[in-house]
Amino acid sequence: MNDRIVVGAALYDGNRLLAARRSAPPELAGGWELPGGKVEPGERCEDALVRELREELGVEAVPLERVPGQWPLPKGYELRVWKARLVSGEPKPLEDHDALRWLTPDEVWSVDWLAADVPAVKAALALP
Ligand code: DCM
Repeated sequence: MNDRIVVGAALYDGNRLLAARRSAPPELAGGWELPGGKVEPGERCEDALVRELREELGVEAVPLERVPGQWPLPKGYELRVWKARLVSGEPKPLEDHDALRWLTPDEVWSVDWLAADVPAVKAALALP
């Protein structure tokens, strides 16, 4: 069962990592996250990731390896992260975001990541 799982993408362009700034809901607005969202009932996590990146950013991406770990979110949800590769399209903040940034390694900690995303980004950066 993929009940209460949120998937996020560590989407890279070379060594730059994509961060998305949430515009909703009010308590999360302004916080930066790895783009993604809730897995639907019966949906595979990797399929949810592809769907969410299509809906939120207008891009086609392929999930690569899972980033080890899972991180608690409000309301009993859990965040799981995959590295992902951009296949086509230029990411745009189409839904739920009002800004995107491609962060170089020295810029990664210059944005205000949501709480769960801090350890998730650390784990993603620790992968080869
Ligand atoms: N969320 C998060 N970090 C992410 C993706 C999502 O903390 N990288 C949280 C924000 C919401 C919940 O997961 O509380 C569901 O996300 P969404 O509204 O995008 O489906």
